[in-house]
Amino acid sequence: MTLHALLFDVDGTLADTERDGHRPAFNQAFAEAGLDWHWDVALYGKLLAVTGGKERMKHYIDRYRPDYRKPAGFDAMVADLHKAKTRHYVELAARGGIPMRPGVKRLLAEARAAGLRLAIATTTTPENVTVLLEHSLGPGTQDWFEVIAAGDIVPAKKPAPDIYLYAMEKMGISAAECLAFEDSENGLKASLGAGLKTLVTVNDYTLDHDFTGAAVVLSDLGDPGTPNWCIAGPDPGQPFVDVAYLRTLHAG
Ligand code: XBP
Ligand code: MG
Repeated sequence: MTLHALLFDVDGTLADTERDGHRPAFNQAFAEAGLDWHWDVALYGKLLAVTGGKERMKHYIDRYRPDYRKPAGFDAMVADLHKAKTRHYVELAARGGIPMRPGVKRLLAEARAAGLRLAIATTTTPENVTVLLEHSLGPGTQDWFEVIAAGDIVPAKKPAPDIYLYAMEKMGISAAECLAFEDSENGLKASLGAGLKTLVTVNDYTLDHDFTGAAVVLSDLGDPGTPNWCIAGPDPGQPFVDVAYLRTLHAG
């Protein structure tokens, strides 16, 4: 089967959004609401076990704050906190404060030129994706992606495969024609569950995750002059990921 499309995760894959994007946005929302909740870098790493911001807040309370007495209307409170958090994240991203990871823009541009179809399959809120693309990838780059599948559009978030299945259904494409790009164990479970060959690029939060089943695990996509390195799987034997390599990986 020929490679026709690339499906990208966002958080941790296109950009390092978690530590210096989502985390401070959550903390700002908590402080603004007068809550004594605060997520430091280490705690946030543990909380990433649960995907989805609303789901993550509820998990924090259940797992780490047995002292906290949930008020009536706790779900609505979490939804309001999440709206405030999204506002803070969007402000940060709109200042261009969250750069793309190495090689991302180069590979996307090359893939487009090669006629590959592009889509996004992410757990995060849709506004977070569009603002990040517009301000960090470049004006108008949302249009590079045929489908932006995000957030609550499917009820079951990653590690469920649903968001990938949704994106492929919208595109009218089969898993065998696609490659997925992920950075985390939950993300990889989702892509593998959808039957997708998956290239993983790790980051500080996901270095020690279990990536069994990935086609290859790399440090990042690399760029001419800033080579990446191979962490697991067949060594690409080249300093950066390009479309020719993706075709080989997909065929292998
Ligand atoms: C991303 C997430 C998201 C973000 C926060 O996971 O887990 O929850 O941390 O986004 P993935 P929201 O990279 O696997 O898609 O607060 O908008 O939910
Ligand atoms: Mg991710």
